[in-house]
Amino acid sequence: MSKPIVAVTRRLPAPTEAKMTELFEVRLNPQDLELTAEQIITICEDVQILVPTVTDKIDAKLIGNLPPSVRMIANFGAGVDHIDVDAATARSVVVTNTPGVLTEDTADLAFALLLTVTRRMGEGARIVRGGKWKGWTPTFMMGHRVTGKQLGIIGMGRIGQALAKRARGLDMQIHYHNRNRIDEKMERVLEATYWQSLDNMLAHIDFLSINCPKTPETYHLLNADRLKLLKPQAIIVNTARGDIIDEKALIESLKTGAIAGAGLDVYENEPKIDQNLIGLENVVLLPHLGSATYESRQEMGDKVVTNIMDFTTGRLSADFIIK
Ligand code: 8YV
Repeated sequence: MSKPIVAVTRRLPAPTEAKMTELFEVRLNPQDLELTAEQIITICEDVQILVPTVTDKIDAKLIGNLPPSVRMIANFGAGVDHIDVDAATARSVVVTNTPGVLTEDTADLAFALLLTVTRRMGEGARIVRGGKWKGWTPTFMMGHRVTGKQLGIIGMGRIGQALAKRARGLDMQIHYHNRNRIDEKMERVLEATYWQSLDNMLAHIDFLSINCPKTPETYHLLNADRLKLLKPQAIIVNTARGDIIDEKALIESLKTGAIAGAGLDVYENEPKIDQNLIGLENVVLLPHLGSATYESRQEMGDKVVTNIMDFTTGRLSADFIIK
C-alpha cells in the first residue's frame, strides 16, 4: 500500500517530523515561513492530508481551491476557528484537532498570568532590569492577594477545569459560565458555582479567565457593556482567542482604571499587538505560549499522526472529527 501524501504548513517538533517522514510521504516546511493561501494550495498538489496550524487561515475560498485529492485537514492544535469546518464538510473533507494534550500546560500559563498581573511581576521585572530599583520600602509596589478570592471562568471545558483545580489549591472560589452545566460530581469536586447569566457572574468576581473556544457566539463576548460590569479591582486573563474580548474596549477599561489589569496570551490581530496595549503598565503580554512546552507540542504532533493513521485506515473515531 502506498504511503499517504501529507503537506505540513509549518515546522513541527523534530520527533513529529521524524515520525511523519517514516510513516508518510511528507512535504515539510523547514524554513518555517508562513505560507500564503496560494502557497498552501500549491503544496497540496496530489496531497491527501493537509496539516495546518493556527497561523493558517483555511477559509471557504482556500478550501474551494484545494486540489480534489485533499480528503483531510489534520490540524496541529485544539482550536479550529481558523478553519471553515462547514466548507470542509461540504466538500467531504474531514477536519480533526488535538484536544486533551495541551490542557495542563495552558492552564499553568493562565494561572501564571493571573499571579503575574496581580502581584505586578511584569512591572517589577522591568524596574529591576531598567536599573530603577531604589530598594525595599513598606509601601513599594503593592499588589493584591490571590488566595481566597473569587475566580470566574468563561468556558468550563478541559482547560477551564484544569485552571479551577489549580485555583482551588489557593482556596479560590470558583464561578463559571458555560454553554452547559458541567457534571454534578465535578462541580462538587471544584466547589464551583454555575452562572447561567454571564452578566450576573461578572459583577461578582475578582478575576476572570477566558477559556472557551472562539465561535460566532463567543466573538466579542466580553464587549464594552460587559466589561463595565466587572469590579474596578478585577483582573482578566485570556489564553483562548483574542477576539473573544473586544480589544479596543478592553484597552479603554484598562486606561480608565475601570478594571485593574489583564494578562493576555492571545490578541485580535496576532501577531500584531495594539500599541495602546504595549503602553500600559497594568498588562502582561505573552506571545501565544499556552501550549508551548516540549511535552505539549510533541503530544500534539503524536495526536496529528494518530489522527492521520486512523483516518487512512478507516478507524478514525467520530469523537475526533470536528463537525
Ligand atoms: C496552539 C492553541 O499552539 O491549540 C490551540 O488551539 O491555541 C495553541 O495552544 C496552536 O493552536 C497551534 O496551532
